[in-house]
Amino acid sequence: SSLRVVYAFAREMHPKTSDVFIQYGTAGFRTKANLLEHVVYRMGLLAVIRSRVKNGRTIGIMITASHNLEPDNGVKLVDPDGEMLEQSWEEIATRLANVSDNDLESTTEQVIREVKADMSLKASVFIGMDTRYTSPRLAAAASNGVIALKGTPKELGIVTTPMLHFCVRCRNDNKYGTPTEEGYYEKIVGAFKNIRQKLPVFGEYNTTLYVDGANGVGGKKLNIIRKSLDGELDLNLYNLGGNGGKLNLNCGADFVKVSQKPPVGVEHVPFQRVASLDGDGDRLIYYFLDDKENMHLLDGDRIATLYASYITELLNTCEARDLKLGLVQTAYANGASTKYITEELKVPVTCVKTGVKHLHHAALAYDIGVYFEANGHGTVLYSQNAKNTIRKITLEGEPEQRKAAELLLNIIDITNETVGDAISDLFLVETILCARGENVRQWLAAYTDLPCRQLKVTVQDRNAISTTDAERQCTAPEGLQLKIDELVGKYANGRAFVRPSGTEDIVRVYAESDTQQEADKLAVEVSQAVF
Ligand code: NG1
Ligand code: ZN
Repeated sequence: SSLRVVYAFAREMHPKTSDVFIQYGTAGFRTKANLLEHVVYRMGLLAVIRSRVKNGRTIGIMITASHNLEPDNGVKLVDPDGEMLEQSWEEIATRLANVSDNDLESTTEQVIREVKADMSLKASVFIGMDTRYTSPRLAAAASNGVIALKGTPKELGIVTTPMLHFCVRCRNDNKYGTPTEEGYYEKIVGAFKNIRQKLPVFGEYNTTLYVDGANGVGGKKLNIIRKSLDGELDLNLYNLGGNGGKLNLNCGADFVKVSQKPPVGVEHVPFQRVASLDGDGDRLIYYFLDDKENMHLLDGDRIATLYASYITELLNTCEARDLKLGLVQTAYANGASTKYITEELKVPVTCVKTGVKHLHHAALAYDIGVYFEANGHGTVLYSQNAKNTIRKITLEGEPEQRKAAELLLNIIDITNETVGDAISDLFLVETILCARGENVRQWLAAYTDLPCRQLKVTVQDRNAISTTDAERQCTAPEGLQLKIDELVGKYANGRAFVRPSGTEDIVRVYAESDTQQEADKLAVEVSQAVF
């Protein structure tokens, strides 16, 4: 049959060259780029099957390893509404990625039967990639996989991960926007420009923003956007990939957050607001240096609280008080942020397991759900009920209420609801700071972070550690939690937890305490208990 020819083709063009088991984790498959070609080809096959199960709706494939260094790469699938691949399919993806070339044919056919895909339907797959030099070859392998099962691939070229999610969503729901890079700019940047006309610059806010592009795709896209901003925001862009700058190396959101150091390649100007993106443009962190060169970090928790407080303010002004707003965090959220949100903002908080899909899911339980990982990945989800209510107020409300509701509509349009998006988040943060006339010090003053430390520990088998209670407690190995409790008990405002990473072969340790020294010490002690 013609499928036979397809599988023979696969064996020759994209053969499986490694026997290392690979797993679809929290961010899809991620490993050394040279181990991925057959995996990506097979994800092309799977995307076609998925599209057919979804009645021919478009599925996305993103080639990226986010904040990892250049030699790595990765692949993940995006579902029709722009969300992460349904969890039950992760096992199928893992199975397909690991079978031998000889068994590929029978396994694919087994999968087709299992998920009851109607292979006579059309299938459509959007493929995006980041700036890694290994990405074009992998994107081509994905395309070949799609073509092999008679689907239609469309390569979007180099785009941020959130742009791919956005385009997939728009392709399946044309009310959300136009499924192209231009359509993305039109909606998100358009809404930002729109709102800026309603919110003149005042107070301590300053339109100059420095950006660390992590030498990745996000900075490049901001460089395109920059030219269309008519003074609403003056972007000074650094780490755009030129001058030998290496992707994510000593720069980017993950480096800044974890090392608590400023990135290389960015000019130091005291009290200048700097936004740091990660390599594929789905994470955002802010920081500034003071006049003593001390760094102050404004992380995902900080962005989440900024959003939650401003949106609450607007909801109060337009008297849409029955819309329930909530915030979703993980165990990595700074304890001070959680305290501030619940006690001062009086906003309910849900804590979930690490991984965007868990946060996204929990955020859907609110009319307006703000979710953020401390590392700067997050967004806001608005229910249809919230959108309808707000739209109604713009038509029927009192003048003040209408004004607030119109701002909210613009804010919804700036938001990429499909996934955390550094560019969209940057424009939202800038909107709120501008609306409040605040500088970066005033933003920081909302609450004081507890000093914290994150460490990586290499162990024999990271899966020997099991956790419960949104990863805040260990259930295995026996005795470890008792030991952690004992260590934490010695510290003022101490908190610590450990969990196996879903993206690296390590165990992560997190600790918080009253001083940086104590947090560091607690993290080391807990690491020793794990080892
Ligand atoms: P792991 O390696 O499972 O900790 C990391 C991040 C997640 C998420 C994923 C996907 C931390 C502590 N963990 O997961 O939040 O972003 O990568 O990229 O930041
Ligand atoms: Zn990323």
